[in-house]
Amino acid sequence: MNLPPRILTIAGSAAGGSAGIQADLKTFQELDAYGMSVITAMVAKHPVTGKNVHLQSIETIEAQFGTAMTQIGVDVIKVGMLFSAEIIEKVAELIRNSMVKTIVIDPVMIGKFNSKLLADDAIEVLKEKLLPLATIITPNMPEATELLGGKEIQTKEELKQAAIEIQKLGFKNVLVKGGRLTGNAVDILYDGEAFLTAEASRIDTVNTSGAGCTYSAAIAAYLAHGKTIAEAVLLAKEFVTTAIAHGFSYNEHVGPTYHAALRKYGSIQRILTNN
Ligand code: PXL
Repeated sequence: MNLPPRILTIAGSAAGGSAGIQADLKTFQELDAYGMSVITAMVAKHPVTGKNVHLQSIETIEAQFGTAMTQIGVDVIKVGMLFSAEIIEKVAELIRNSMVKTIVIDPVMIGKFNSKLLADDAIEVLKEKLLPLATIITPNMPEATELLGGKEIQTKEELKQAAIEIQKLGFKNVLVKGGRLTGNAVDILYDGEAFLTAEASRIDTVNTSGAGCTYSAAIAAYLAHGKTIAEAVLLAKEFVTTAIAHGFSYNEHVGPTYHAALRKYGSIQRILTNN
């Protein structure tokens, strides 16, 4: 029997099920990868105190990582929300010592409704210690702005420029996601030499919760199946665009994407690219 590739996600648990660990594991399952998890924090808003991020201890994080590594083994690591400088340092150390070569890092900083998913003092550690380990990083526009020390992005040209400048900070492949621009949903991949654009028609919906997590999880899964980085980005764009098109309106504010949509309904649309 052909065993599925093994992916470990190191991220926060999103109690609502749309993002974080939950989105990652659903996506891995859809794409026939064996999913494992290291939960760094629970994201769940307490009704009285309002506390939203409940960190796990360094010991708990190390234990989960060690279990996945020794019990199953890991082909690809995907990293999402880490929150604190201390957790970032530990995760960087664990990855460095692991020998795993394919690392997809979503530099999660700010969630929907501006919920804070990365501490202010953690950005420099993230840039210096963790992101250089990545095969690919996948910042959205606010995250790209943060990585560039506050540089605003308002046009497709500026998005391309941001990809160049972020890549020059010392990262291998940078996918800057232009979901917050108007017009088509355009993302730009840059590896220091060539650009790839991944473009889809905009879908008018509020059901995009966890789309970023789902996109990077799908990239990890396609890489785990042996696709090239460019192929993985285009296939993952198709996966997430289809998941957004079939998202759920459980309430009127914001809903989850539907991770099974591609399998169930087929691709919503062709993804356009410059290649
Ligand atoms: O979508 C960003 C994100 C990532 N990880 C976790 C989250 C969220 C958004 O809420 O909860 C755990």
